[in-house]
Amino acid sequence: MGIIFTKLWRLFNHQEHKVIIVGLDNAGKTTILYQFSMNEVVHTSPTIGSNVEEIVVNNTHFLMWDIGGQESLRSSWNTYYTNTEFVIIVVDSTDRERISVTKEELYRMLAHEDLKKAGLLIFANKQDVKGCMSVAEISQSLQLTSVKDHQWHIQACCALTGEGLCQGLEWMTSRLRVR
Ligand SMILES: Nc1nc2c(ncn2[C@@H]2O[C@H](COP(=O)(O)OP(=O)(O)O)[C@@H](O)[C@H]2O)c(=O)[nH]1
Ligand SMILES: [Mg+2]
Repeated sequence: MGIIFTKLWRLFNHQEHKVIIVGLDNAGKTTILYQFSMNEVVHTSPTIGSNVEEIVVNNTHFLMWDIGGQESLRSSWNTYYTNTEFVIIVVDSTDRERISVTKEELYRMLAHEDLKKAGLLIFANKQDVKGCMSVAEISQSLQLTSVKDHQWHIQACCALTGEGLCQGLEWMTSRLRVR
């Protein structure tokens, strides 16, 4: 009862912020979510449906939805959009072949009515792999400078070690403060 009350209280006071984690399959979404929630590497299997975790950063509560990224599941991403304050897009920095697919999905999302006010955090993941795309390369491939109607930030990271993940979360909390 106490827990339910606390949850409702936060929801009504807008103290809980909805975040969705999207990106192609194998990008590292589930690894990132579990790094956030328990700071340990888990062995993931492809996500069917979704995982959800509550993450607390400096007293700010984020309800994070990790949504499966296989092609067959992407058409259902929009069912998660309502009330979303932040979209985290995870990019596999080693996957040059599919960066154009990520770009298509990105612009499809940004055009969606329910995400008009959502902030956009891009994680350039797997930076530990030699020869991977840099943040600059990914920004250019995704043409991020043309995104004018959403707040966005791109962050290099390695989900396996957790490097860069905190900086991404800090950007999100900093956006909440300026609102
Ligand atoms: N080298 C490396 N591998 C990673 C990194 N993040 C995730 N992986 C691996 O990439 C694979 C897919 O990760 P997963 O989180 O299941 O991707 P999802 O399909 O987006 O949820 C797994 O084998 C992970 O261990 C990273 O930063 N570096
Ligand atoms: Mg997954």
